[in-house]
Amino acid sequence: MIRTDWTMAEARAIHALPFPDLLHRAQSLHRAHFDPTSIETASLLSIKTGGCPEDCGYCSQSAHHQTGVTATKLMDTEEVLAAARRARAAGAQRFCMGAAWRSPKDRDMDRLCDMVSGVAALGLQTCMTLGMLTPDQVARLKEAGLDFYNHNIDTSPDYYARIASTRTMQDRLDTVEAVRKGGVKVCCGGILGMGETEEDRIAMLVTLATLPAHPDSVPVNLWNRIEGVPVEDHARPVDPFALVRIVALARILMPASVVRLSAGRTGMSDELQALCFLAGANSIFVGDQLLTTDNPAAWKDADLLARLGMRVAPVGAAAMADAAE
Ligand code: SAM
Ligand code: DTB
Ligand code: SF4
Repeated sequence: MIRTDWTMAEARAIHALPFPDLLHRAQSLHRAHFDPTSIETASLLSIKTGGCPEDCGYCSQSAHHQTGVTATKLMDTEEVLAAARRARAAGAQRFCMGAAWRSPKDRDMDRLCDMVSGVAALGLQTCMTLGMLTPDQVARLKEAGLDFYNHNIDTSPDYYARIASTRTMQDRLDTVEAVRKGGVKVCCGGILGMGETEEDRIAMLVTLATLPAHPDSVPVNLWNRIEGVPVEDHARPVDPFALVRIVALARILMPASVVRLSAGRTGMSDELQALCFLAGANSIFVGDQLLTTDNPAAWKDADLLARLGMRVAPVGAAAMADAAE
């Protein structure tokens, strides 16, 4: 059953289960909604890098921090389509285009729509992450063929103000709602390892699991260390089992959502990634680069999945979740 009325007390109790019980519960739900041997793949491209007016304390692309990232203009459509063709050839199912903006300017909308329709015409699923959107912008991107929009809440409602001051959690939730109402699938998750408490991590998932509808996909990022950003001062490494517990809790609270093991995989052992897949993670980013940081090499991921007897999901496998409801 899909529930949107989870309480913090319930989530805390699940999170605190003995590890074998937690994993059993997560794995049982995973199997009820998905093929547990299947992993979705998405490829990322930064279509506009750096110089961002927002002050997110974890991010290499904020103009407020000295991180050494060089700001670029919005890429040309043809360059983006060439990268999408390479991603398709490398086996990606979805192509996610990210821009370091607070929100897109209306003058950029034509080009963004051309990118979406061009990527869709290649037979790839389309995803964008461009900052806040108005309902009109959602409608235009949807018409161009946008399948998913990524917009993370990043952390708990309580901790959010420690992480960014130029926007609020409510701003984020408003865009997520506009995306959902506009009929574009929502990809919304957060980051672990920014100095938040266990309670913050649980509250982040409860916030997602009590939205009017669960996000279609939930990225769980480990903070990728960036020199020169404020989060560096209070970041703490995440205990590997704490990560697995959060993945399992995401699977249990939002059983039909795709859970993506996102940033931070370069620092994870194969064994930890395998445990995350057992706990219910069923999507990864593929390709050597995320936006400004590294991702495991394609051969490493192919080797990992082969050794686990797992495979890349056929496109549309997530539809199993809908069928199971
Ligand atoms: N500017 C848009 C926005 O913030 O919505 C889109 C791009 S932004 C880089 C997308 C997401 O990447 C952020 O919401 C955050 O969750 C994640 N992210 C950014 N920097 C990260 C880092 N160093 N480690 C892990 N995740 C990160
Ligand atoms: C998400 O949750 N993780 C991706 C995607 N959505 C856009 C981004 C990760 C960025 C990691 C830091 C970087 O490469 O700059
Ligand atoms: Fe800008 Fe997005 Fe980075 Fe925040 S997370 S500084 S909005 S690119």
